[in-house]
Amino acid sequence: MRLRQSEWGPLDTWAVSRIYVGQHCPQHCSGHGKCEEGVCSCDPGYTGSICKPRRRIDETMQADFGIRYEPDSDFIDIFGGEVIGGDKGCGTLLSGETLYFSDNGVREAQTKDLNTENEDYIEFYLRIGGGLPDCDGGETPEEGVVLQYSTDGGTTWKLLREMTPEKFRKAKFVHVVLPEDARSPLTRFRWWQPFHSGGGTDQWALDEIRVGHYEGRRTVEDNFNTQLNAIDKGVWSTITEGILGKYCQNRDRALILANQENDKFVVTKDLNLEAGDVIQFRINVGCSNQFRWDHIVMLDYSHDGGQTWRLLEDPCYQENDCDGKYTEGTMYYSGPHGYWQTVVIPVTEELAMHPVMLRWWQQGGYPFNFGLDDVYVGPPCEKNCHRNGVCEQTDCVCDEGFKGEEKLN
Ligand SMILES: [Ca+2]
Ligand SMILES: [Ca+2]
Ligand SMILES: [Ca+2]
Repeated sequence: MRLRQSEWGPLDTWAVSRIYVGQHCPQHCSGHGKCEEGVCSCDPGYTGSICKPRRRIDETMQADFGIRYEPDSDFIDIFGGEVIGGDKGCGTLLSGETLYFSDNGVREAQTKDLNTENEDYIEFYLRIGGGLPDCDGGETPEEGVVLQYSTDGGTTWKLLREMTPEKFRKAKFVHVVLPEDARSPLTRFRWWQPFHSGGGTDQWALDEIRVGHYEGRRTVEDNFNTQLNAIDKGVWSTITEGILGKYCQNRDRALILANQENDKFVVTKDLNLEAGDVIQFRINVGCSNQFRWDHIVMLDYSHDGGQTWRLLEDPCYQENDCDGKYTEGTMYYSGPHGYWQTVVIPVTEELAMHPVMLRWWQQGGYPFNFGLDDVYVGPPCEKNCHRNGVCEQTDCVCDEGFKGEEKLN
């Protein structure tokens, strides 16, 4: 047996520990024990024939790297990277803090073991390089990032996704459905850059990492009145730095997206809708009666877990072209939507055919802002509350001056 490094530089060092040659142990003792003549001798905290952890292990993870987030809770190792604010490194990736890699040497982030037996996907945002002058590296495919998984405590790794630099110059969302083999009682993931040209070059950054399962929700409902962290409610998949408060004389608190350099997103989790359901919400773009074509909020949908998005309803201005159904589509401008308005959109058969995610989107920049309130997606209220109220748990909550008659039951 020989261990050999074929190319080396004066700064290279390496070491080998815990070499074992002999009868192999089941699942390599999950990487948490020593193999002695085919039998695992487990590390402290691990037990059984394959060294399972004694404590209960998490099934999902969600890492936004924000100020309340502790990397230790999800990662066992982060090499060559650190959590930084959006204004540092190579700029904001999605919103707020990111996990940013730029050091010399190994660059890798490795999660704890997760019980992924009932989980469906891993997803995250990644950028390699970026737009800034010092952030244009990643010249070759090898300077990309690979996502791998291990079901034996990091002894062997299998490829889940290879991400080459030229496709990730701008932050991109990656959604990977876990193969059967990756759904195990002890699965860990790592992002790893095989090659780079040294410290401060070929940088990359990660954000909004999530391991989870499809929920197939039938309804989404949020009036944004109480909970401060909207994401904790489990309704939303992503909200970029939204805050709850009064916006433009709203009657109570709303979700406000303002003062963000980055694009603003409000994204639902995956939904299993039925034709005839409704998508209903109240929106106010810019709190201004002045029409501004560039102050626009679009409502999009995705049928592929958030990888690609399309406008929920395309605009149609020529009556003959759209069966007489003149529509502005799901695009909301300041001016016509610069005061609070209720929008009700029926769910079409085409939309309900696959699990769907919805997102409200507005470009970044400080002049742009909008408010969202009383989101309800689900079975319709009777006569859609005659548009004089909002649906809550399939009951109408009427606008002032319309009390009573439209209420169900
Ligand atoms: Ca973040
Ligand atoms: Ca390079
Ligand atoms: Ca509200």
